[in-house]
Amino acid sequence: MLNHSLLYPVNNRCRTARTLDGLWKFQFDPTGCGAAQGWQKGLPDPISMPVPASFSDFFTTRAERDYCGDFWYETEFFVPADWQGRVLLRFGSITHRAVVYCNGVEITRHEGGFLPVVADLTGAAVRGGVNRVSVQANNELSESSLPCGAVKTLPNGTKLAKPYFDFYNYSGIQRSVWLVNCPAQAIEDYSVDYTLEGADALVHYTVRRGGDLPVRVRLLDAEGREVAAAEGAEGTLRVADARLWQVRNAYLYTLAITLGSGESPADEYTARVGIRTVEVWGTKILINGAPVYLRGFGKHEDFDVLGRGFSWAVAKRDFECMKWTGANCFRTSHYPYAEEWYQMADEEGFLIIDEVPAVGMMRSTHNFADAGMGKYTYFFETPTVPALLANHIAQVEEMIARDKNHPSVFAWSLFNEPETTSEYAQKYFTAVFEAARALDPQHRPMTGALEKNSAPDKCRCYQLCDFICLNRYYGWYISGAELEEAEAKFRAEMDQWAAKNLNVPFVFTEFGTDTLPTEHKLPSVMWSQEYQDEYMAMNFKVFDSYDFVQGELVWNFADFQTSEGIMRVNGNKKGIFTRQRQPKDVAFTFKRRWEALPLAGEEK
Ligand code: CKX
Repeated sequence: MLNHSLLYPVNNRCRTARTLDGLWKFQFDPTGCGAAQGWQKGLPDPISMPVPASFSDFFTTRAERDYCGDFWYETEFFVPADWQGRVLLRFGSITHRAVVYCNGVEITRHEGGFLPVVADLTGAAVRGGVNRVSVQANNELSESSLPCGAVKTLPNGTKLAKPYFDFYNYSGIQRSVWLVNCPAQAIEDYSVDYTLEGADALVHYTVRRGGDLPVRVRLLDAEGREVAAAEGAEGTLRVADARLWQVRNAYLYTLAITLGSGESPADEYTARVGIRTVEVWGTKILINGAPVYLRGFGKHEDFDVLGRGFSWAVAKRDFECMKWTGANCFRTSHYPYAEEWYQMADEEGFLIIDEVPAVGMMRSTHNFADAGMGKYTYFFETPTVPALLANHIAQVEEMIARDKNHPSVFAWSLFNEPETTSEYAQKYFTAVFEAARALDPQHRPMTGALEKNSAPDKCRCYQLCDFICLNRYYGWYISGAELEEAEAKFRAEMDQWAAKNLNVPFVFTEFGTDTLPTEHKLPSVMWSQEYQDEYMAMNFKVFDSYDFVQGELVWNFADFQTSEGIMRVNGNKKGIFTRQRQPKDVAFTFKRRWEALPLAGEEK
C-alpha cells in the first residue's frame, strides 16, 4: 500500500502549492562518487539546467547527450515562517530513479521514471529560511527496471544505455516540481465510482485522511452550484438529472472535500470529476452504456529540444491536431504521461488507455524487428524476474493511485509487446493482472498490447485481457511493399482470432509505416507518403471486415526520437504528423475516415 499521497497540488485556504520550475544546477557524476563526496551539501562544479526538460538535447556533444549513469540536480527554495503542518516536495517524475536530499539529509528514494516522487520535508526544511534540495538521479536500464534494457560499458568506463525499446532514453526531471504546504492531518486521497439510475447518477466516494476529523463532500456543477452533498469518509451522492462526461463532449463537476467542521476547516481539496461508466459488453466497449469505436493514436511525450519534458504548449497543439483528425482516444505508450495530459483529456472528452512502462520485455535492442520474427529470448526465465515483477506491480499500483479518478482513463494497459508464449510469461502476467484488478475502484478494463509473436495459437496471455490489443505491421515489418501478400497474411491471422469466438472487442493499438515527408513517388515505394496512404487503405479494409474490431490507434501520432541505428533515420518516422506537428499527407486520409465514423453512442 502506498504510504504517501499522490494528489495533484492545489491552492486553497488550507493548502499552498508553488512550482520550483526554472533553472536548476546540474552535474554529471560518471563515477558515482557524488554521495560519498558530499554533493548533497552542494554540487562542486555545476552547470545550469532547465526544469522540466530532458537533459539530452541541450548538449552539443555525443558524450553529454547520450550520458548514462548518475547525475545530480540542485536548487534552493524559501519556506515561509508561517507554514504550519507538512512541507512536501512533489516531482511529477524523475527518470528513472532518484534519491532526494533536503539540506544534505536523505529524505526519500524512488524507483521508476514516470510517476510522482513525493518527499516529505516537514522535519528537514527550515521555516523562514532558504533550503537546498539535491536530487541524485540515475538513468541506467536493466532487466528489472521498467522500461527494460541494459547498459554497455566501454573500455574507458563510459556507460551507454541499450534500451530494449524503440524510444530514446530521455532522462532528467522532465515534469514540474511543486513545493507544497498542507495540514498535518490532511486529505490524503480520494476515489470516485459511478452508477447510473435512469437520468440520475450515483457518485460513490471514499476519502482517505490522516487522523479522524469529520469529512464533508460536495459536488458542484460547472456553474459552481451545489448539486449533492454528504457527510462521512465514504458514501454516495445522488445527482439528479446528471450531466454525463461523454466522449468528445465532456462535462466536469467539481468534487469539494472538506476535513473538519465550521468556518475554518482543517483541510480542503477540490478536483474536477466526470460522471461516466465504462463496460466491456460482448464485442463492444461501452461508455455510459453506448458503444464507442476508438480512433486515435499511440503517442509519445517527445518534442524537439524538450525531449520528454512536459510543455503545456506542445500538449495544446497535440490536442488540437488530434481533434482536427476526428480522433477520440490515445494510448499513453509506453509509460504514464505527465498528469496535465490527463487533465486536458478530461476537459476535451478524450479516452485514454493508460500504460505502465512495461516495455522491452524481450531481450533485444531492436525488438521492433525481432518482435514479428518468432525470436524467443527466455525473458521470463531469468533470476531478475522476481525483482522485475515486484517493480512492475509497484508501478501499476502508483499509476492506478495517481490516475484512477480521471474520466478520460477508461482502460489500463499493463504491458507492451512482451514475450507471451511461455508458461513463465503466463505466470508472470497472471500475477500482474491479479494485483492490478484489486486496485482500481472503478474496475476498468485491463489489457496489454500484443505483438505479432503473440499469435492466436501461441499466445498464453491474451486470456487475461478484457479486450485484446494488437500491434500489427502487415505491409511494413511483414511483407513490406507486397501489400497483397500482407493483406492475405493479415486476414489469415484475423480469421484465426475470429474462429476462437472470444466474444471480446479487439483494438489495433499499433499499425503504421515509417514515412519521410520529403518522399513522394508514383508508383509508391516504402517510406514515401504514397505508400503510407496505400498501407492505411489496406489496413482499413481489413479492420472493417471483422465486426469485433472496435478501435484503431495508429502508430504514431508524430515522428519521435529513438536510439540510432540502421533501421531509424534520426528517429521513428511513423508519425501521422511530423515531430514539429505538421500533417503528413496521410493525416487527411485519417481525417476523412474518422470524421465519417460516429464519435460515440452509435454502432460503427
Ligand atoms: N512497436 C513490431 C513498439 C513501438 C515501436 C514500433 C515500431 C513497434 C513495432 C513492433 O514502440 O516504435 O517499430 O515502429
